[in-house]
Amino acid sequence: MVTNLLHCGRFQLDLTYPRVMGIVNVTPDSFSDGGQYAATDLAVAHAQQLIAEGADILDIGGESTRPGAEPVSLQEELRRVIPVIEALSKISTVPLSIDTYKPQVMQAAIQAGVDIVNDIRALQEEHALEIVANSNVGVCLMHMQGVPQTMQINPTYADVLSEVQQFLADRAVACLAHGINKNRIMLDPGFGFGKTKEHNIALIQHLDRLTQLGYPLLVGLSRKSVLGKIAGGDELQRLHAGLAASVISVMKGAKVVRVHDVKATVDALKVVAAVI
Ligand code: 7PM
Repeated sequence: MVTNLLHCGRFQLDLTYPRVMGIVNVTPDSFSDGGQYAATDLAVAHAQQLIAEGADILDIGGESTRPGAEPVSLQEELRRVIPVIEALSKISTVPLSIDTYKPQVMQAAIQAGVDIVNDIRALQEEHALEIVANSNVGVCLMHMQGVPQTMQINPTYADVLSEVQQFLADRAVACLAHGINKNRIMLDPGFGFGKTKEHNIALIQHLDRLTQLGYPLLVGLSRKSVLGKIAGGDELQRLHAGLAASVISVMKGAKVVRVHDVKATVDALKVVAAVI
């Protein structure tokens, strides 16, 4: 039966209305020498603030997925994110998501109480499918061309929409074949991940086509460089462009938007939900 419920860990998320996923980055504190405890406390406090602002999901990341960034080691990623998940799983009123492509991080995060695996590599790493299948967490499968270190050098597609659609359809089938129920899966075109400005714009324009795959769509455009290329401004000056992108995405069928600026996005999407 087709419903609007996403089954994810301890939660069943109603996707009748658009939902806001708030981004919680866990990064080492470079300003003080507070070490891991300070970084954990900062991330937990930020997460609580995002819940107060109306976040429906919290996406916790140790920054291993940043385009162009140097990879973070497994040990370092675990050290950053697991204490935050352990702390939040005791107090969070909303589902927790882990932003990782590393199967060992997925496994530890599931044990620590996470509800969703958000994977920019769409569970293509060895054992990732099995780990998710052997749990009850939800999963977000994202499209990426290439690898984060080099993907923005010369992204090339014959037909970006068809290629993204085919990839996501194939990854959803791989999940189903491993016993991951349909109602646990979300799909994401992966804005900025091996895509030029024109590719990103084509994907927003035709996002409604991706909804035809029959899975809820998650969109992440918050503060991304395509917004700067369209409207100008550096990362922290892209709020208004990002709100426009979230509104357009939801109008074209997205069910979840992944954003840094939760309060502003919640307000904007209330207006959309009132008329949708
Ligand atoms: C620099 C550029 C730093 C971009 C970080 C990023 C997505 C994601 C990320 C997305 C899903 C960011 C990105 N983007 N997961 N993780 N979808 N599902 O904005 O678009 O945080 S990293």
